[in-house]
Amino acid sequence: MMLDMEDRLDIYQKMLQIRSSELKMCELFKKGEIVGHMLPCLGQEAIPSTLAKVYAPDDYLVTAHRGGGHYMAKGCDFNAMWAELYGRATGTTKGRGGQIHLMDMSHFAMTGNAVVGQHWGIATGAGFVARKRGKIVVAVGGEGSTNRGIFHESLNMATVQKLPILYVVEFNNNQMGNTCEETTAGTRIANRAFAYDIPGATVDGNDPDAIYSKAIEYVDHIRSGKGPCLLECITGKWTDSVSNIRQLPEVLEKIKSPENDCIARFEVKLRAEGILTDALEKACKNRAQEMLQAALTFAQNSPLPNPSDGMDDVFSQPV
Ligand SMILES: Cc1ncc(C[n+]2csc(CCOP(=O)(O)OP(=O)(O)O)c2C)c(N)n1
Ligand SMILES: [Mg+2]
Repeated sequence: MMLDMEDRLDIYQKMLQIRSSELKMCELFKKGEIVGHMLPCLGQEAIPSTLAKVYAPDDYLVTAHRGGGHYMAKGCDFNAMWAELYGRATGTTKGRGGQIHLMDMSHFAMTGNAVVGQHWGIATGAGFVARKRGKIVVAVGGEGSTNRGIFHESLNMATVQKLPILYVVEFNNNQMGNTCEETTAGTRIANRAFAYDIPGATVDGNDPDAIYSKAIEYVDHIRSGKGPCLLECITGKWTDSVSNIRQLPEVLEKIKSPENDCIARFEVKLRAEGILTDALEKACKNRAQEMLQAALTFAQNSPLPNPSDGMDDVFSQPV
């Protein structure tokens, strides 16, 4: 199956939304206007934007710590995301979790987790609920997290139980400063699928067409009750976290080299297909900026949390 013109433009628009938002997050952190730990997905925008075309709005989406792009791509509340970055009471976790804990249960999105690897287990648990309710789970994490035991336990259990889960690995060959040569056995993460006799494949994670064609094939397999699949998407992250603000100028340099940039690559493709024109590109970029501006205004005008509410939502029975 192929992406049609409307889908391609939706993916493009989402990539622009994520790119502009993540760049603004870096810029505002550098200025000291927002604080906390933030993990941008700059350079990896094709993966969240394309996966949004293979799951349904009420399917579960579970990610690791680099989940901001997935939160946005699923159509979760963008204003609430920005309010969270500003630590405001209107934030998606009321200003308590910050960027690393973005989630929106009204959109079935558990798109934050600070404990590397743990989300694979949460996704597998969600798989039992999804199976009961006729939905699927899309679980996304970095290649480093696949070295945790819970990744293997999850694949084993999901396979035995035929859980409806698409496991997606964002392979950026970096785990907080290490490379796979230092940390990871085997040549490809997708090969780990063969240990469980489930389908596994590696695709170009900076190409929406490559991601989509394999992901949709796997989602058909999963929806037909045959159990999980493992999709490895090769990409590159431009910066590990906003904490290293010195990286920002280098990050911006990457945008200037189209071979590193999934958005520039997609623009070339869309132009060759006659889908993208100068006017349309401008309109899409303006739309992304307008959305961002509206979210910033909402966040900046939102109240800070009230310290007396600090114990709310901590225990199921209020104390
Ligand atoms: C259990 C645990 N160990 C270590 C860390 C510190 N840590 C945060 S991100 C990270 C690397 C993760 O690499 P990968 O899974 O490839 O994801 P990426 O950051 O590249 O998206 C590590 C080791 C952590 N948060 N949790
Ligand atoms: Mg990584």
